[in-house]
Order: sequence, then C-alpha cells, then structure tokens
Amino acid sequence: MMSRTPSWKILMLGTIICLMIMPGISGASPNPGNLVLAQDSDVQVVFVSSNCGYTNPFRLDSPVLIPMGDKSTPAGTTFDLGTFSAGEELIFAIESNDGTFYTGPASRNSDTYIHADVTGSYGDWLISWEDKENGGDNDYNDIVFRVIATPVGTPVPEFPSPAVPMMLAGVIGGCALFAMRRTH
Ligand SMILES: [Ca+2]
Ligand SMILES: [Ca+2]
Repeated sequence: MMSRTPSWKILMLGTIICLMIMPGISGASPNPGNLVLAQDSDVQVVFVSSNCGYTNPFRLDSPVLIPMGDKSTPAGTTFDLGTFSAGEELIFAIESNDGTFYTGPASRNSDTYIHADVTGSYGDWLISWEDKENGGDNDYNDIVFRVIATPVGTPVPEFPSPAVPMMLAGVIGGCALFAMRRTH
C-alpha cells in the first residue's frame, strides 16, 4: 500500500522535467534542413502560426522571389509557388527587424546563426523561424509554415468522362422508349 502512493508524484515530476527540458532541446539544436528537390515538383506553402513582436514578412527568396505573408497571415492560408526543377534548392527568408534571415546553414545569415529550424520529412517540411539576432529567446515559433512539394505528374483522382454518363443516359432513355411503345 505504502509503495503505491508516490507513483503519481514520480509521474508529475517526470512530466515537469520533460516540459522543462523539451524547449531547451529544440532551441539548442535547430536543424538547417535540406530543401533540395529530388524531382520536378509543384510547391505550396501553408501558413501555420506566428508568435512574435516583429511583423516578419516572409518569402521564397530563391530560385525566384515570391513575397507571401507576415505574422498577421491567417492560419491555413495557402500560397501556390509554382513548379520547380529537380536539383533546385528552395531558399526561404524572413525580413525581421533584426535583419533578413534565410533557411539553410548559419553562414547565410549575417549573425552566422541558424534561424530556420526544419522538421518533418522530404516533401512536407515544417519551417519554424527564430526572428531575433543571435537566436534571441530561441523559441523558434516566431513564424511557422509548411512547405509541400508534390512531384509533377503525380496522378490526380480520376472521374468518369462526361461521355460515359451521356451514353448511359442514352441507353436508359432508349430502353424507356422501347418499354413505353410495348405497353401501347
Ligand atoms: Ca523568438
Ligand atoms: Ca516567439
């Protein structure tokens, strides 16, 4: 009986420790990711969230410049960026009050700090930005969006062509006419 009492305390303590450690882990080791397309792909960006003081306009910076939104963009807003070729790297940027920061290695940024933490898997990346110089509060939630790359030529769901229902209607109509003639 006595040994069962502390178990909930251990569970609570474990939960508290996890909550304390987790932000530290994510902040300490941002993943610069690798947004290089393996195939010709249609690319979309879906805005997820913002948690920041700066406005932070964000954009595709390379291979072409495509401005998208900022911290006030409604969650779920989708940007169709078009089609990109195999081998091209998608480089995104945010224009923070502290400077312009890019996806990819730390060396791209003026403060030589990784500002975009890339998670998810190939073709459905989650980009979580830190907008402060030298990492600031390291919360990596200032601007968050998904980048979805769909290989060109991926089959789309097929629907019957209009010719099939029209043929069916013709056959049914013909049968009905035949049946009416038989009854008269
Ligand atoms: Ca931050
Ligand atoms: Ca934040």
